[in-house]
Amino acid sequence: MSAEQPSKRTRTSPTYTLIYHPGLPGRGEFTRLALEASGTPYTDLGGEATWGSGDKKTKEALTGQVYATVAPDSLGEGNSPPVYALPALRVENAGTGGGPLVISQTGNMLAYLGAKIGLAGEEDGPDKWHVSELALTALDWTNEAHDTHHPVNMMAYYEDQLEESKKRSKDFREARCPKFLGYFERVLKGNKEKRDGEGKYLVGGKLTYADTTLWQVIDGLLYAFPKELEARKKDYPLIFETFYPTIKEEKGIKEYLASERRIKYSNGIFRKYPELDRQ
Ligand SMILES: N[C@@H](CCC(=O)N[C@@H](CS)C(=O)NCC(=O)O)C(=O)O
Repeated sequence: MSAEQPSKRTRTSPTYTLIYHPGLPGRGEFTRLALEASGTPYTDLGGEATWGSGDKKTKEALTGQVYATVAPDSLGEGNSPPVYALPALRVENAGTGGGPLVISQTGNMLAYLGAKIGLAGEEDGPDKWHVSELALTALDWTNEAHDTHHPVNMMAYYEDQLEESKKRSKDFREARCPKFLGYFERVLKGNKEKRDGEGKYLVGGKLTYADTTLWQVIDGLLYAFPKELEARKKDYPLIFETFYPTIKEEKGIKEYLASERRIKYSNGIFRKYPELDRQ
């Protein structure tokens, strides 16, 4: 639900439902930011189980709905296949045969929503492919950020893979981050020099879901690797002096970030482990 209309949350029946783990921004945040930036009403199951006003029982029921989506015996809702991993997006009455459409994979969800909510660049033009590729590239970076604290075993404790995490983080900080940062700095520069991006936007002259996605990755890294990013900021002035602060102030985003709906970073993709940061 867009920040301007919180009182309407219960009176409207949003078409879109975001399904993601309660208590974490995680990979659900990329879809949240796109929906919030476009002022699109939506139901946030994991969000309402986190910050919602419902009592314990209501929150447990919401959490139950989230995990029913990825239940190991699920064959999927309506004619949609089962979901492998969260996040997922449910769109009422949009599936084959008229039932719900339930889609997963963050990049896929963003591509589906992008055109419908006006965040995929110029309508029906080639920009939408660049928006998609840039968002997917930022999501690749997210996967690498996740692997800094779980380089060996996704389901094992961080403490049990600490030494490998340190090695992985060193490479992530020293090689991978500069490569991704340098790439996105060039994208911003090219879009500034050749089009009307002004250093604020990755594709063309208006906000797209590539911007919101990259913004979230940078914000997550500022949280997880504050020393590393602080040391590197000066080398990427468009990213840190123009893009990041501009997107933060965009209509919809600014209100959302100040709201209770913005879930705090914790044990998700972006984690604060000072021993993995620059020493
Ligand atoms: N490529 C997928 C990755 C999804 C994913 O890894 N989700 C995590 C939470 S952020 C999860 O629940 N993973 C469980 C698993 O992979 O078994 C996407 O971008 O949506």
